[in-house]
Amino acid sequence: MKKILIVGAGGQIGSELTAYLRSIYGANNVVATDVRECESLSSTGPFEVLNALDAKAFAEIVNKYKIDTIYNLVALLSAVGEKDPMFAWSINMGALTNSLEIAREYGCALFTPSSIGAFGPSSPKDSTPQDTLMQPTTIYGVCKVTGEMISNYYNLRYGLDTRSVRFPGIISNLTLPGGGTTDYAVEIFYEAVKSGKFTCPIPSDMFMDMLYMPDALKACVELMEADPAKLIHRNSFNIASMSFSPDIIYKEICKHIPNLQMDYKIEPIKEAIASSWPNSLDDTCARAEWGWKPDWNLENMTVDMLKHIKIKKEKGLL
Ligand code: AKB
Repeated sequence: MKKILIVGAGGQIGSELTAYLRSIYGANNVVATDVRECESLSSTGPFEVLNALDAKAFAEIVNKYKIDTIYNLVALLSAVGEKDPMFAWSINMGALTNSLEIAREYGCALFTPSSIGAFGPSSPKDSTPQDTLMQPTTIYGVCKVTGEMISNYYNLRYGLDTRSVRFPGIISNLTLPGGGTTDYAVEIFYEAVKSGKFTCPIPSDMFMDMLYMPDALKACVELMEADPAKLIHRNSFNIASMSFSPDIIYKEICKHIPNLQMDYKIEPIKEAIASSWPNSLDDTCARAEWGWKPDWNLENMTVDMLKHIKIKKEKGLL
Protein backbone atom coordinates (compact mmCIF):
# COMPACT_ATOMS: atom_id res chain seq x y z
CA MET A 1 0.00 0.00 0.00
CA LYS A 2 1.28 3.48 -0.85
CA LYS A 3 2.23 5.92 1.93
CA ILE A 4 1.28 9.32 0.59
CA LEU A 5 2.13 12.86 1.71
CA ILE A 6 0.15 15.83 0.44
CA VAL A 7 1.91 19.18 0.79
CA GLY A 8 -0.39 22.20 0.55
CA ALA A 9 -3.42 20.03 1.30
CA GLY A 10 -5.58 22.94 2.49
CA GLY A 11 -6.00 24.45 -0.99
CA GLN A 12 -8.64 23.92 -3.66
CA ILE A 13 -7.23 20.68 -5.09
CA GLY A 14 -5.57 19.43 -1.89
CA SER A 15 -8.64 19.40 0.32
CA GLU A 16 -10.55 17.23 -2.14
CA LEU A 17 -7.55 15.14 -3.22
CA THR A 18 -6.88 14.23 0.43
CA ALA A 19 -10.39 12.83 0.87
CA TYR A 20 -10.21 11.04 -2.49
CA LEU A 21 -6.83 9.42 -1.80
CA ARG A 22 -7.94 8.43 1.71
CA SER A 23 -10.98 6.69 0.21
CA ILE A 24 -8.70 4.71 -2.13
CA TYR A 25 -5.59 3.98 -0.06
CA GLY A 26 -6.99 4.16 3.50
CA ALA A 27 -7.08 7.22 5.75
CA ASN A 28 -3.94 6.28 7.70
CA ASN A 29 -1.88 5.99 4.52
CA VAL A 30 -2.51 9.58 3.43
CA VAL A 31 -0.82 12.29 5.49
CA ALA A 32 -2.13 15.79 4.81
CA THR A 33 -0.02 18.86 5.57
CA ASP A 34 -0.67 22.55 5.27
CA VAL A 35 0.85 25.76 6.55
CA ARG A 36 -2.32 26.25 8.64
CA GLU A 37 -4.35 23.95 10.89
CA CYS A 38 -7.23 22.44 8.92
CA GLU A 39 -10.02 20.77 10.88
CA SER A 40 -11.57 18.91 7.95
CA LEU A 41 -8.21 17.28 7.12
CA SER A 42 -7.03 16.56 10.67
CA SER A 43 -10.34 15.01 11.76
CA THR A 44 -10.28 12.43 8.93
CA GLY A 45 -6.68 11.15 9.04
CA PRO A 46 -3.09 12.05 9.86
CA PHE A 47 -2.36 15.77 9.58
CA GLU A 48 0.72 17.92 10.27
CA VAL A 49 1.22 21.67 10.09
CA LEU A 50 4.08 22.17 7.62
CA ASN A 51 5.61 25.14 5.88
CA ALA A 52 6.92 23.47 2.71
CA LEU A 53 9.79 25.96 2.61
CA ASP A 54 11.13 24.42 5.84
CA ALA A 55 13.16 21.56 4.32
CA LYS A 56 14.12 20.08 7.70
CA ALA A 57 10.54 19.84 8.97
CA PHE A 58 9.41 18.53 5.55
CA ALA A 59 12.04 15.76 5.60
CA GLU A 60 11.18 14.82 9.19
CA ILE A 61 7.55 14.21 8.24
CA VAL A 62 8.56 12.11 5.21
CA ASN A 63 10.84 10.06 7.46
CA LYS A 64 8.33 9.79 10.34
CA TYR A 65 5.52 8.36 8.17
CA LYS A 66 7.77 6.33 5.80
CA ILE A 67 6.34 8.23 2.83
CA ASP A 68 6.85 6.84 -0.70
CA THR A 69 4.71 9.26 -2.76
CA ILE A 70 4.53 13.06 -2.46
CA TYR A 71 1.87 15.31 -3.99
CA ASN A 72 3.27 18.85 -3.95
CA LEU A 73 0.27 21.17 -4.34
CA VAL A 74 1.79 24.35 -2.96
CA ALA A 75 1.21 27.25 -5.37
CA LEU A 76 0.28 30.90 -5.55
CA LEU A 77 -1.96 31.09 -8.62
CA SER A 78 -1.69 33.30 -11.69
CA ALA A 79 -3.63 36.47 -10.77
CA VAL A 80 -2.41 36.73 -7.18
CA GLY A 81 1.15 35.90 -8.31
CA GLU A 82 1.28 39.12 -10.35
CA LYS A 83 0.76 41.19 -7.18
CA ASP A 84 4.14 40.13 -5.79
CA PRO A 85 6.08 38.13 -8.39
CA MET A 86 9.18 37.44 -6.29
CA PHE A 87 7.03 36.19 -3.41
CA ALA A 88 5.20 33.85 -5.83
CA TRP A 89 8.54 32.64 -7.22
CA SER A 90 9.94 31.95 -3.75
CA ILE A 91 6.85 30.01 -2.59
CA ASN A 92 6.24 28.06 -5.80
CA MET A 93 9.87 27.20 -6.51
CA GLY A 94 10.87 26.77 -2.86
CA ALA A 95 8.18 24.15 -2.29
CA LEU A 96 9.13 22.40 -5.52
CA THR A 97 12.89 22.29 -4.98
CA ASN A 98 12.38 21.01 -1.41
CA SER A 99 9.97 18.36 -2.74
CA LEU A 100 12.49 17.27 -5.39
CA GLU A 101 15.43 17.05 -3.00
CA ILE A 102 13.43 15.26 -0.29
CA ALA A 103 11.88 12.88 -2.82
CA ARG A 104 15.41 12.13 -4.06
CA GLU A 105 16.77 11.56 -0.56
CA TYR A 106 13.90 9.28 0.53
CA GLY A 107 13.22 7.59 -2.84
CA CYS A 108 9.67 8.94 -3.23
CA ALA A 109 7.59 9.40 -6.38
CA LEU A 110 6.60 13.05 -6.84
CA PHE A 111 3.51 14.63 -8.41
CA THR A 112 3.54 18.41 -8.99
CA PRO A 113 0.79 19.98 -11.08
CA SER A 114 1.66 22.24 -13.97
CA SER A 115 -0.95 24.41 -15.68
CA ILE A 116 -2.30 25.85 -18.92
CA GLY A 117 -0.48 28.90 -17.53
CA ALA A 118 2.81 27.30 -18.62
CA PHE A 119 1.92 28.36 -22.18
CA GLY A 120 2.20 31.91 -23.46
CA PRO A 121 1.26 34.14 -26.38
CA SER A 122 3.71 32.41 -28.74
CA SER A 123 2.13 28.96 -28.17
CA PRO A 124 -0.46 27.83 -30.73
CA LYS A 125 -3.86 29.01 -29.43
CA ASP A 126 -6.16 26.17 -30.47
CA SER A 127 -5.55 22.49 -29.73
CA THR A 128 -2.23 23.55 -28.23
CA PRO A 129 0.08 20.55 -28.74
CA GLN A 130 1.81 18.60 -25.96
CA ASP A 131 5.26 19.68 -27.16
CA THR A 132 5.41 23.26 -28.39
CA LEU A 133 6.79 26.73 -27.69
CA MET A 134 6.32 27.67 -24.02
CA GLN A 135 7.12 31.31 -23.30
CA PRO A 136 4.69 32.38 -20.54
CA THR A 137 4.31 36.03 -19.60
CA THR A 138 3.22 35.55 -15.96
CA ILE A 139 5.41 34.69 -12.97
CA TYR A 140 3.06 31.74 -12.34
CA GLY A 141 3.75 30.43 -15.85
CA VAL A 142 7.49 31.01 -15.48
CA CYS A 143 7.37 28.90 -12.28
CA LYS A 144 5.36 26.20 -14.04
CA VAL A 145 7.70 25.92 -17.05
CA THR A 146 10.73 25.93 -14.77
CA GLY A 147 9.02 23.33 -12.60
CA GLU A 148 8.39 21.09 -15.60
CA MET A 149 11.99 21.38 -16.73
CA ILE A 150 13.61 20.78 -13.37
CA SER A 151 11.27 17.85 -12.69
CA ASN A 152 12.32 16.31 -16.01
CA TYR A 153 15.92 16.99 -15.09
CA TYR A 154 15.57 15.08 -11.80
CA ASN A 155 13.97 12.22 -13.69
CA LEU A 156 16.79 12.06 -16.24
CA ARG A 157 19.66 12.83 -13.88
CA TYR A 158 18.62 10.88 -10.78
CA GLY A 159 15.89 8.54 -12.04
CA LEU A 160 13.39 10.28 -9.74
CA ASP A 161 9.80 9.27 -10.53
CA THR A 162 8.42 12.76 -11.27
CA ARG A 163 5.01 13.05 -12.96
CA SER A 164 2.65 15.93 -13.72
CA VAL A 165 -0.39 17.18 -15.62
CA ARG A 166 -1.07 20.68 -16.95
CA PHE A 167 -4.30 21.54 -15.16
CA PRO A 168 -6.76 23.94 -16.73
CA GLY A 169 -9.18 25.91 -14.51
CA ILE A 170 -10.68 23.48 -11.99
CA ILE A 171 -14.36 23.75 -11.13
CA SER A 172 -15.65 22.32 -7.88
CA ASN A 173 -18.83 22.46 -5.82
CA LEU A 174 -16.95 21.88 -2.55
CA THR A 175 -13.93 24.18 -2.44
CA LEU A 176 -13.55 27.67 -3.83
CA PRO A 177 -10.39 28.53 -5.74
CA GLY A 178 -8.38 31.62 -4.81
CA GLY A 179 -6.18 33.93 -6.83
CA GLY A 180 -6.60 32.29 -10.24
CA THR A 181 -7.62 33.70 -13.62
CA THR A 182 -10.12 30.88 -14.15
CA ASP A 183 -11.90 31.44 -10.80
CA TYR A 184 -14.84 33.16 -12.52
CA ALA A 185 -16.01 29.78 -13.84
CA VAL A 186 -16.66 28.62 -10.26
CA GLU A 187 -17.94 31.95 -8.92
CA ILE A 188 -20.63 32.19 -11.62
CA PHE A 189 -22.31 29.02 -10.33
CA TYR A 190 -22.39 30.26 -6.73
CA GLU A 191 -23.73 33.69 -7.70
CA ALA A 192 -26.30 32.15 -10.04
CA VAL A 193 -27.79 30.23 -7.11
CA LYS A 194 -27.19 32.87 -4.41
CA SER A 195 -28.14 36.17 -6.03
CA GLY A 196 -29.09 35.43 -9.65
CA LYS A 197 -26.52 38.04 -10.76
CA PHE A 198 -22.89 37.74 -11.77
CA THR A 199 -20.30 40.35 -12.72
CA CYS A 200 -17.68 38.70 -14.90
CA PRO A 201 -14.03 39.85 -14.85
CA ILE A 202 -13.13 38.10 -18.14
CA PRO A 203 -14.26 39.24 -21.63
CA SER A 204 -17.34 37.42 -22.93
CA ASP A 205 -15.56 35.71 -25.83
CA MET A 206 -12.35 34.63 -24.04
CA PHE A 207 -11.97 30.84 -24.23
CA MET A 208 -10.05 28.82 -21.61
CA ASP A 209 -9.86 25.10 -20.85
CA MET A 210 -11.66 23.92 -17.70
CA LEU A 211 -11.97 20.63 -15.84
CA TYR A 212 -14.49 19.36 -13.28
CA MET A 213 -12.90 18.38 -9.96
CA PRO A 214 -13.83 14.64 -10.13
CA ASP A 215 -11.86 14.42 -13.40
CA ALA A 216 -8.94 16.33 -11.85
CA LEU A 217 -8.76 13.88 -8.94
CA LYS A 218 -9.03 10.91 -11.28
CA ALA A 219 -6.18 12.30 -13.41
CA CYS A 220 -3.86 12.58 -10.38
CA VAL A 221 -4.41 8.97 -9.33
CA GLU A 222 -4.41 7.45 -12.82
CA LEU A 223 -1.18 9.17 -13.78
CA MET A 224 0.54 8.15 -10.53
CA GLU A 225 -0.65 4.55 -11.02
CA ALA A 226 0.38 4.45 -14.71
CA ASP A 227 2.98 1.98 -15.92
CA PRO A 228 6.22 4.02 -16.12
CA ALA A 229 7.34 2.02 -19.15
CA LYS A 230 4.45 3.56 -21.13
CA LEU A 231 5.24 7.18 -20.19
CA ILE A 232 7.10 8.95 -22.98
CA HIS A 233 6.32 12.30 -21.35
CA ARG A 234 6.34 13.02 -17.64
CA ASN A 235 6.47 16.73 -16.94
CA SER A 236 3.92 17.55 -17.91
CA PHE A 237 0.87 16.13 -19.73
CA ASN A 238 -1.79 18.25 -21.41
CA ILE A 239 -5.20 17.12 -20.20
CA ALA A 240 -8.51 18.53 -21.40
CA SER A 241 -12.25 17.98 -21.13
CA MET A 242 -14.03 21.26 -21.97
CA SER A 243 -13.22 24.72 -23.27
CA PHE A 244 -15.67 27.61 -23.04
CA SER A 245 -15.99 31.39 -22.82
CA PRO A 246 -17.99 33.39 -20.22
CA ASP A 247 -20.80 33.80 -22.75
CA ILE A 248 -21.03 30.04 -23.31
CA ILE A 249 -21.10 29.08 -19.63
CA TYR A 250 -23.64 31.84 -18.97
CA LYS A 251 -25.95 30.42 -21.66
CA GLU A 252 -25.51 26.90 -20.27
CA ILE A 253 -26.45 27.99 -16.73
CA CYS A 254 -29.41 29.96 -18.13
CA LYS A 255 -30.88 26.65 -19.36
CA HIS A 256 -31.45 25.89 -15.65
CA ILE A 257 -31.69 29.42 -14.16
CA PRO A 258 -33.25 31.46 -16.98
CA ASN A 259 -33.30 34.73 -15.00
CA LEU A 260 -29.55 34.80 -14.38
CA GLN A 261 -28.17 38.26 -15.17
CA MET A 262 -24.56 38.74 -16.15
CA ASP A 263 -22.66 41.95 -16.73
CA TYR A 264 -18.94 42.59 -17.22
CA LYS A 265 -16.36 44.53 -15.24
CA ILE A 266 -13.14 43.44 -16.88
CA GLU A 267 -10.11 43.08 -14.60
CA PRO A 268 -7.16 44.10 -16.80
CA ILE A 269 -4.67 41.72 -15.15
CA LYS A 270 -6.97 38.73 -15.57
CA GLU A 271 -7.79 39.77 -19.15
CA ALA A 272 -4.08 40.02 -20.03
CA ILE A 273 -3.33 36.64 -18.44
CA ALA A 274 -6.28 34.86 -20.05
CA SER A 275 -5.48 36.26 -23.48
CA SER A 276 -1.92 34.91 -23.20
CA TRP A 277 -3.17 31.36 -22.53
CA PRO A 278 -4.43 28.72 -24.97
CA ASN A 279 -8.08 28.48 -25.95
CA SER A 280 -7.92 24.68 -25.74
CA LEU A 281 -5.30 21.95 -25.29
CA ASP A 282 -4.63 18.80 -27.32
CA ASP A 283 -4.49 15.91 -24.83
CA THR A 284 -3.65 13.11 -27.30
CA CYS A 285 -0.45 12.10 -25.46
CA ALA A 286 -2.19 11.71 -22.08
CA ARG A 287 -4.87 9.59 -23.74
CA ALA A 288 -2.29 7.39 -25.49
CA GLU A 289 0.32 7.05 -22.72
CA TRP A 290 -1.83 6.51 -19.62
CA GLY A 291 -5.43 6.27 -20.79
CA TRP A 292 -6.68 9.74 -19.82
CA LYS A 293 -10.39 10.09 -20.60
CA PRO A 294 -12.60 12.69 -18.89
CA ASP A 295 -16.08 11.79 -17.64
CA TRP A 296 -17.45 15.34 -17.50
CA ASN A 297 -18.38 18.01 -20.04
CA LEU A 298 -19.97 21.46 -19.72
CA GLU A 299 -23.53 20.10 -19.86
CA ASN A 300 -23.33 17.34 -17.21
CA MET A 301 -21.00 19.41 -15.00
CA THR A 302 -23.48 22.33 -14.98
CA VAL A 303 -26.31 20.06 -13.84
CA ASP A 304 -24.15 18.59 -11.08
CA MET A 305 -22.72 21.93 -9.90
CA LEU A 306 -26.16 23.53 -9.64
CA LYS A 307 -27.61 20.50 -7.85
CA HIS A 308 -24.91 20.60 -5.14
CA ILE A 309 -24.87 24.37 -4.72
CA LYS A 310 -28.68 24.46 -4.41
CA ILE A 311 -28.45 21.87 -1.61
CA LYS A 312 -25.93 24.11 0.18
CA LYS A 313 -28.31 27.03 -0.18
CA GLU A 314 -31.22 25.01 1.24
CA LYS A 315 -29.05 24.10 4.24
CA GLY A 316 -28.11 27.77 4.77
CA LEU A 317 -24.45 27.10 3.91
CA LEU A 318 -24.00 29.78 1.24
C1 AKB B 1 -5.20 29.91 -12.47
O1 AKB B 1 -6.18 30.46 -13.00
O2 AKB B 1 -4.18 30.52 -12.12
C2 AKB B 1 -5.23 28.41 -12.28
C3 AKB B 1 -4.59 27.70 -13.42
C4 AKB B 1 -5.26 27.63 -14.73
O3 AKB B 1 -3.53 27.17 -13.26
N1 AKB B 1 -6.58 27.97 -12.11
